[in-house]
Amino acid sequence: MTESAIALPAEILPPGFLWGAATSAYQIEGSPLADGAGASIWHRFSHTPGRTLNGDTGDLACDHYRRSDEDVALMAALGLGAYRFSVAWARILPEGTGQLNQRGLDFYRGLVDRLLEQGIEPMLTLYHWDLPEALDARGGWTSDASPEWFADYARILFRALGDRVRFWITLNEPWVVTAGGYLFGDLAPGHRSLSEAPVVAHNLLRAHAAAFTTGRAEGIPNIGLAVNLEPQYPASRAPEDLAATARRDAFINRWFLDPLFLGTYPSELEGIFGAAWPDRTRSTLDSLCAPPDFIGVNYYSRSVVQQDPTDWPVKAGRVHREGRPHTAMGWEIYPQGLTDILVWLKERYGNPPLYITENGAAFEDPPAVDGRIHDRARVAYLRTHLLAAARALRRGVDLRGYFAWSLLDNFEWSYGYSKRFGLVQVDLATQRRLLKDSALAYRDLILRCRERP
Ligand code: IFM
Repeated sequence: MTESAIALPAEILPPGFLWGAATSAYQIEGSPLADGAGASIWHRFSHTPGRTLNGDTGDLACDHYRRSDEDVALMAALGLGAYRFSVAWARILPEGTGQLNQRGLDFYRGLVDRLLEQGIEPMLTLYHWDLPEALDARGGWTSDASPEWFADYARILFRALGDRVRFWITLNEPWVVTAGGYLFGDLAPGHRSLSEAPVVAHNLLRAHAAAFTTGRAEGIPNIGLAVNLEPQYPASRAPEDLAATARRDAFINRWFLDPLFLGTYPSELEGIFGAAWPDRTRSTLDSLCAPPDFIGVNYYSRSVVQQDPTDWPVKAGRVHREGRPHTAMGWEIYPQGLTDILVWLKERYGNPPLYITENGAAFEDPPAVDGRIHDRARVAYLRTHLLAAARALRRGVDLRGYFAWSLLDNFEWSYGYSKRFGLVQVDLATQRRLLKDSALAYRDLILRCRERP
């Protein structure tokens, strides 16, 4: 066992539990326009001055597009049982619809084949934020036609890879797509619009539903949705704080799940968006109501909420608790929140199958000493969050796997390369990969779990 092991008894997680790591296309691949690919909104956004820290782009990123064999070998060395990655839509369909780009498809076919050769289960995300630029020009996710575009794209991948990929995710974090891309404007395509956000959210739900139905028609059994969840705790028992907490919970946690599981939007959203909140008929909502086969939970932190009438648009403030540990993103480290949100999912939505599809932390890693990076903070983060996951399992949550975010240090969107989430360090100048202690510790834990009787 390594010096800073994730000292967990292997028995706390059940046999058959899926151990993985996650990435996304634009964050790691590089070569965004290679082999006939079209540009994505992230290509344009990152090339727009002032949009990303230091003007960083995904032009090279981790050069994974050209080094995927090396990276799969790295995953095998880590003993990963599964790998979650996303497909860049514009590599498959450069214009977003219409003409297929075979070379783009071949890249992912090759990746899936390499993974399977190594006994690594692929978990494929269809959309992790990189909408084809050509579709943005047609209105992007504000367009009524966007669900159909997405379902047509999904069908191509279901047909091409459905015999080999057992785990599919339609959308990654539709809340972030909506809020970051169309409400706050810090992510591509960079809009700030109170009226666009509810339209986009609705179209994303329709897109998920359309891809889900298409997948079923193609005989795909296991189609999930990955959501970012952040439990909300009131800063006090004052009625204003409790009300603000409920609003923020509706906004972040329930906006996309209530329609799928309960067939309604949370009532608080109308109060948040006011006149910008569109009326939806019962039958429109009924058409969305179909629980996915599993929910992917992306968990990083919690919020402690205090009423703040000046805050826009959710009229709720996040309290930064002095003295509590934070990651380099400024996110409080709060493992108990993972247990709480998993139990909440079980209780509110009838115990759906769950995978933790992202969990991890950015830290200022210490420099390498004798070829080792002692990222103790990340090892501790993993350990405490896995213990939190195990507590949820003991409370009857149907949790089936864990994917560390992220396999590699990569492009953290508008933060560029300044935030490092990887288990594996990537030297941006040389592209050399170096396993951090967290990677070694994760490997040891996976091996111990595999070896137990
Ligand atoms: O890097 C992102 C990822 O793309 C989506 N979930 C959160 C991660 C960390 O910010």
